[in-house]
Parts: sequence; C-alpha cells; structure tokens
Amino acid sequence: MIKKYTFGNPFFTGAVVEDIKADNAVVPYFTVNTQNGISFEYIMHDKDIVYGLGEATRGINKRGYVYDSYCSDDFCHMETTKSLYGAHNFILIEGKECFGAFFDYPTRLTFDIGFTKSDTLSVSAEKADIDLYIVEGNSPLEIVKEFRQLIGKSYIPPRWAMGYMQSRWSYYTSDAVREVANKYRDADIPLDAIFLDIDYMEEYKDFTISKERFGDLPELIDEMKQKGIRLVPIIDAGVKIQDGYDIYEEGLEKGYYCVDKEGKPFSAGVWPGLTHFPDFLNEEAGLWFGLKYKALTDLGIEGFWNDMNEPAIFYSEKGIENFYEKLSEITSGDKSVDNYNKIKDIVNSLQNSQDDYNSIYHNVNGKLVKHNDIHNMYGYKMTECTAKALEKLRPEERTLLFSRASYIGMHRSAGIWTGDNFSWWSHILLELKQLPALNMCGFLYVGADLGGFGCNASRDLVLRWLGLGIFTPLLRNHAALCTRDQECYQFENTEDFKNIIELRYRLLPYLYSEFLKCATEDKMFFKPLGFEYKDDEIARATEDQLFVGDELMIAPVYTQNAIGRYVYLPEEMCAVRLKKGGELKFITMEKGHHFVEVPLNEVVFFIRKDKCIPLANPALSTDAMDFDTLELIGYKNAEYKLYTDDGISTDLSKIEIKNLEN
Ligand code: MIG
Repeated sequence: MIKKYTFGNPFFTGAVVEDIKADNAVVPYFTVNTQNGISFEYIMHDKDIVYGLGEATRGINKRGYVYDSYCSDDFCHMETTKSLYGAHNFILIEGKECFGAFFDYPTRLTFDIGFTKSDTLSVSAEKADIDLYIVEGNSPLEIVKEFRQLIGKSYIPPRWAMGYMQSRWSYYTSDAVREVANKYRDADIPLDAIFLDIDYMEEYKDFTISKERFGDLPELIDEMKQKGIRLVPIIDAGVKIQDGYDIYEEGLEKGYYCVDKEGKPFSAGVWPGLTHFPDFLNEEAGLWFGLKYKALTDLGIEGFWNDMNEPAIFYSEKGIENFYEKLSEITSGDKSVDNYNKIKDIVNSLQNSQDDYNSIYHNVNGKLVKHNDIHNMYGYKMTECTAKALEKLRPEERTLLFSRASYIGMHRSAGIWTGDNFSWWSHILLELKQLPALNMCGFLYVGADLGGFGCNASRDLVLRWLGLGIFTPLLRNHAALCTRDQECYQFENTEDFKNIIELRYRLLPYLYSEFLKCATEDKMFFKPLGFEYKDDEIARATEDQLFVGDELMIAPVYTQNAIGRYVYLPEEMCAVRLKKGGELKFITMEKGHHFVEVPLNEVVFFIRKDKCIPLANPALSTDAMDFDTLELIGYKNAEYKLYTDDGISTDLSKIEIKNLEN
C-alpha cells in the first residue's frame, strides 16, 4: 500500500507515474518538523537495516553515515564522499517495522542515517515543498515491487548491450578503434561494442565528427558492425559557443539555453571551452536537442552515453572574472601560509560551485526556475529528452542509452554507469553494494567502469573486477586519460580474460532473461541476501554477496593477492567453478560458512537449491550467438522460466516465456 503526503508546493519531477491523491492524515513512522525547512525523523531500532539511496557510498546497510542527495561530479570519491552522480531518494527500513519512503524533491536532500545520533534517521531539506510516499508491504521485495509500480517500468537495452564492451578516454582515431577491435578478435575475446569518448568530435562540439581523425566514421561503423561490434559515442551536456556552429546558433536563436539572472544565456567553461547549457527542463528545448542525435543515428549508430550532465562546470564566466579579481588582491611575493591557503581556496572554489548553480535559470512552462532548486533534474531530463527523441528516430529498435547524472524517473528512459571511479580494490566492493540499491530505485541497466577509471589498473584487478562485472547488465571496461592501458589484451595470458568473458556470454540467456523478467515485472535483478532470508541474522548482515536473478548467488573476490574468500550460504547450493579452458565443475555445498578458493583465472558462483539456469555457447559477439540451443545446469528436475525475445525490438509484446526442464 502506498500513501502520499504533500508538504507545501512541490516541484513536479515526473518521478512518479501513478496518480495518487495526497493523504491529509498524519505521516506515519516519521516525526515531521517544519521549523527550519523540513525534516523527517525516525527512531531506528537496534537491528533495523536501512537500505536504498541508489548510487551512494558506503554499505548495503546505509546506517552510520550522512548522505547528501545532490548530483555531483566527484571523480575521486571515497568512503567519506556524501554525494555522487545520481540522486536516488528511496530508502527501505527493515527490522522491527518494515516500510519504504520516497522523498520526491528535486534538489539537495540530506539523509543523516544514525550519524549525528546513532538511533536517529533524519531526512532534511531546505524548503518545505516535498512529496513523501510511504510504501508498506509484507516484505522488502513486496515493498520494492510496489514502489517500482509507482515509478514506472524500467528501461530495457538491446541485448547486444549486455555483451562485453570496451572504452577509453580516448581512442583518438578511427584506426585506433580498428586496432582495439582487431586485438580483441586476435585474442579471441568476445566484444560487442567500442566507445567513442569526446575526441571523436570536432573541438568537442556535440553532433560533429572530427574530419581529421574520424573522417571515415560511416565506413568504420559498417566495418565494425560486420564484426559484430557497435560504436557508442558520448554526448556532453554543454554546447560550444562558436559562431558558425549551427547547433549553437540555432539554440541561441530559439532561446533554448539556460539563462542567468539578466536573462542572458549562462556561459561556463567545460571541455569544448565556453559553452551554453541546453535547458532540458524546457520540453521544447529538450526535444530539439534530442533530435540532433539524428546526425549519428543516420550513420547507423545504435547507442549513446550522456555525460557531464550534473551539469559539471569547470568554471563560469562570472566565476573566472571573480577569480582574477580575487587573485589580484593577493600580495605578490607574500610567502605566508595564509596566502598560500587563500590561493588554494580561490582555485578550488571555481569548479561545480554553489554560486554558479544559484545563478542559472530554467524556463519551466514559461516560469523562471533557479537551477539550484531543481539541480537533480538536469541529467534526468537531458536523458529523458534523448530517449523520447530516439523513439522517434529509431521507432522499431531499442537504442542503448545511459547517463551519468540521474534521478528516479530516469530509470524509465535509460541506464546509468556509476561515474568516475578508481582502479581501487575498494571500488569493486562499492559497485557490488550499489547494485541492489540502484535496482530498488528502478535502475536495472547499471554497471561501473570496469578496471577503474582513474589511476593505473593491474592485471589481477581487472580479472577480479571481471569476476563481478560478468554478472552486471552493463559490462564496460573504461579508463581515463593518462592512465595505463587496460584492455584485456594489454596483459599477459589473455586466455584467462577470454575464459571469464566467455562465461559472461554463456550466461547471457540467463542474465538477459532475468533482466527482462525484472523489467517487465518490477523485480530486483540484484538482491541483498537479507531480502530473501529475513530471519537469518548472518544473511542480513552480509555486505559482499548478492543474489543475481532468482537462481544465482555471487561472492566475488575483491582483495588483492587473495587465494579465495569466505562465503556464507544461507541454504544448500550448488557451487559452479569455471576452470581454465572453460570447463565447469559442480559441487554441492551445505548451508553455512565456507572458505572457497578462487584462483585468479577462475570464477565461482552458486546456483540456489532446486534451481537450474540455461547456458549458451559463447561467440565473439552476441550477434553470432545461438540463443536457441541451450544447456541447463544446476539441480536435476528443476525448472527454469526463460524470458526471451529477438533482443532488439521495441515491441515488448514479443517477449515470450518458455518453460525449460533440467
Ligand atoms: O571531465 O569525456 O565520467 O567517463 O571518459 C571528464 C571524458 C569528462 C567524464 C566521464 C568519463 C569520460 C570523461 N568525462
């Protein structure tokens, strides 16, 4: 059961698709305080777990820290980081009482979950204009399902987008792209897509193609497609200010950009230099921008990633003016620490500054709205507009689309990647913990930069990350400028990579089927153990294992030099071990604690009791796979319900369900 409580005059975010009348009754569970903005307080019981918040730092259980829901470009995020790229305001409390709460509020919202006071959960916002939805049900899974029905069906990518994908900032020329494709094919490692980062463009101008470096893009696209490899270009939020650049000029003429207080288009420095930001909260402007993707879909492009849409701002025109002014106030030659600190502060204050977010305005149905009041909507609306336009441009086929910034509601249009992470072991575990939380909020097509974006990746890190990544719907190896190359073929013994990635392809009928089921039936693809074993204290406290679909459990290795790890089985399961050469070994394991050895070139996963899963033969790309010839593994006499379709059609009535028996 869902009840809605409205305070003040909330901004319409579009996160919710069901029309629910607000309840005039007193809000249950929370004490509401409207003295200073608004705050909601809940007293947590000892054993309560607080789940949710989608893309956030720390644990599956969010207790013990404070989080700010505010889309932020924080490329070096750590345990103490409070805000990441997405803003996902759904929490689920499970313990003495069990309920979900969605705070529909378009800008900064603070979740203090037992940080200031260990038993107190406090959610607070600056303005008392908010819709609160309280979701009740018999179990966490039921509550999530109800919430997901409230926010609408999740995006389904084309099946090829569940293949293995390679990216880098940047493959600078079309020949560099060819090289990646060839090296993967030479090493016999499956690959379904190669990503084009900002350097495929002319001076980072959206919807342009560098003549010099990608002059043969149309041929390249065809050539790659013949190998079963799609190219996926990036689109940035900002439009370069440059006379003669048609898109810039058109947007200016039509008044489609965000403006400053004086009504002049707001200018900020990002990759292309000074840019204007399209006003995605203005539907007409958004659709205009979205239809520009045609320049690339016309060439046969079938997927995109939307970046820098928090929006990330290096500096604003005003900001840099202030910067020079403040700098000029500094006495040159002053060698004091004071002076040094001043200089540091001035430099640091430029990027993603609150002043800038306070000086941008949107046109929402003719009304000027300050950006900071709706900050978390920007990337969401950009991506929603993109998806709407792509439906017009490619009506028959699903298009791959994922975004960096997001808000609940965007899950209907696209997936997300979890932004810039690092080649840190701790970021493997962070990804694992984010996955179920993202699913609760509707985001099913999700994944992190595999191998880590920042810093240099080692061979063992990439292999271990694959041990988790092969189970995530979005499986993309991506790395930043100036970091060590981390394509699989850059390391010794590429057979080890081949073997693990081939396992992904063998698992595809299962992973894709579970994905279709979860998307069409509002279910979770990744579940914390406690969601299935509510009365098992150890399962509830397990923070490094997950259920993947209804049949599998995973327990990836995420520490360097480990020879294996402890795994907790809440019930008997069948452990499946991928050996060198692709051989699978099965062993039944009892409920309880086990130390499971996992050599670097092996993967172990678990099939739940009395279940089985389908496997296919791997191929170099999903296009080349036979999805009809399947083998079942797992428990004898078990049945599997296979959800399947042609992998591409937007017509979801083509999804079929077949009963398979082991
Ligand atoms: O300021 O396009 O998160 O994936 O490679 C960096 C360059 C801009 C940030 C994205 C990252 C991408 C990079 N972008």
